[in-house]
Amino acid sequence: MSRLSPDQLAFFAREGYLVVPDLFPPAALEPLRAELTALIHREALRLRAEGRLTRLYEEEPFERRLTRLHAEVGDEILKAITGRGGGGHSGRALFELITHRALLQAVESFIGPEIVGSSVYRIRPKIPGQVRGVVPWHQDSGYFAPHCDQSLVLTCWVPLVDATTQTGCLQVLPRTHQQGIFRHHTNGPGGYLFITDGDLPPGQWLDTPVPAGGALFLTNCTPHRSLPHHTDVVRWSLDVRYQSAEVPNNAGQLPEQFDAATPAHEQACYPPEADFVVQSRLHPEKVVRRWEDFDQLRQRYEKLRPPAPQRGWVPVGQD
Ligand SMILES: O=C(O)CCC(=O)C(=O)O
Repeated sequence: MSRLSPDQLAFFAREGYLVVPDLFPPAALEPLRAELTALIHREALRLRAEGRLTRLYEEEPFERRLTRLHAEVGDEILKAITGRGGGGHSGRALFELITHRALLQAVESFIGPEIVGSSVYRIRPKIPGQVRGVVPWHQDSGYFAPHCDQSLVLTCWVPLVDATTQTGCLQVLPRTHQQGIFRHHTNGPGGYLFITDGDLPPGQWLDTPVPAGGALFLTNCTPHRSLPHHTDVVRWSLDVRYQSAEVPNNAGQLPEQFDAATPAHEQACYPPEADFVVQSRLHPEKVVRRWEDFDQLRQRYEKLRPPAPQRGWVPVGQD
């Protein structure tokens, strides 16, 4: 598959989401699955050497091994993947998937050919019973700076295993993405921002199952959430975001160069992490082509994070 069809784009514009079940060629996810397997194995070896884990669970498949490990050692097994804010891992296979031709061709259909990889991307191994695996209703713009509310920061949600209703696919609230940013509160379940039921616009939410190899596209203003799941499958997914190079970003800037005195509308939509150019016909010299450069940049921001945007959200009952 190359570009998306006019019908798909019209659906996205109207509904605020789009499921594309066959975005990637079948082998495209394998390198990242293998990279994550190796990372988990390394962490399991470390924890066993420290006497905190009885077994490595090597016989378990990608879909289940982390469930077993997590049952013994909890979130400790996830640290190498999630880092401090969610962007701890910046491996080669991750970079190759973020810059995969099939994905960028689809992204270009939404935002044009000058593409910046937005700093906010996450690998989410959603484990049954894991507190942070449950993400309450929010719009991604609830986290971003307000001057980006009118711009499209496209979320591409890419499951690494089949994501079904039973294994905790996302739920979306269609046709509500053109009503601005709803009030969010802090201290939601799992520590996330959230929109209370009373602040949600009327509408009928729906499940968005996506098979491995497919993707779910969302706008930054589409309310969505992720419910608990009770199977023993780890619903591995990657959510990665892209924006047009015209939308404010920090591509080419190091975290030490962040200047709080820069007018707000010139700052990146999400300054704590690194934006980077992934495709450009106007400035091909700016494209980050080597995984090593991506990795270095990512890790630099992981150590020194500029401050997150403040939108004035407060806990329930304090406004
Ligand atoms: O993957 C999930 O369970 C939640 C993802 C999400 O809320 C997001 O990408 O904004």
